[in-house]
Amino acid sequence: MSNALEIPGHLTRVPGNGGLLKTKVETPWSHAEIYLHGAHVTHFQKLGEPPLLFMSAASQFTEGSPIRGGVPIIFPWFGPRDGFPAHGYARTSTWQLTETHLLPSGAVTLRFSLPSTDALHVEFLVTVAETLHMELSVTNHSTVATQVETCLHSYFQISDIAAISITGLEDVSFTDQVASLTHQESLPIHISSEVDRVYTDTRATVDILDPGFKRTVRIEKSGSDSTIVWNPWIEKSKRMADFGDDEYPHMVCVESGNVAGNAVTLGPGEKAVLGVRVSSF
Ligand code: TA6
Repeated sequence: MSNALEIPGHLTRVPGNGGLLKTKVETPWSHAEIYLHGAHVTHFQKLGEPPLLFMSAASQFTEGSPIRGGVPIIFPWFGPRDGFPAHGYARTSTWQLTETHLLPSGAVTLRFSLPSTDALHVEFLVTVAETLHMELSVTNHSTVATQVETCLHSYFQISDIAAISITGLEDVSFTDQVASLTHQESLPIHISSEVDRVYTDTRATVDILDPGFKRTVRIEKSGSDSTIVWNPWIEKSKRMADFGDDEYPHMVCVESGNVAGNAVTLGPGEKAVLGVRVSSF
């Protein structure tokens, strides 16, 4: 096993599920796991707390298939696309770990690069500390403008879907993907059925208030104009082979990106950076 880039006592590289190579990170505040497959953050947990990220017990860990949970990287398109994998190819590609650092603060940084066959250079920078900070950067090295969608499709572990509320998106217009209508609400989100909402033109910080775990999970973002909130509920859960029928009460996705009307146009040489910071208190 390659021990290049390892940091004794802080960062090790080991075979993970399905034999896929993963990086285990330990800091004074937290621990995390990231796979080369999709540069996928599959675990982030602060000492003394339940995990912050949800991971399905039924998830696949196989080449070519997305991991169900953690933080899938969605690029260069969001959602279905005829003849192509839903949510693009970044999350099912094998990325390269190019840099690791132990900062004086005790935080650990990891930089991943997406091997690309085109003029778009994609990197993913993860900083593990008391918070989890992720930055997805896309640089256009071609001579023509191009448009991409980006999203960090974060799955959060919660005590019970009936107990939580989600704030920060009040009065923001959203497309309801379930009911196929555009709407907005002035109250915090409470979930009691399938929810699949694409909020546009919002840079708001979102909080998941979880009285069952006695914590608030805060999702701050930069370089992102879209937020998606998703819970599959009962029937969709049953249709997903890589998701347990009884898992929907313990997860909610709050995804930060630039999708649909917020897609990013990159001129020649231009770079876009999508940043997300996950914290809890
Ligand atoms: O979370 C938004 C969404 O587009 C939902 O519609 C649902 O399909 C989810 O992504 C998961 O997509 P996946 O391709 O990972 O099954």
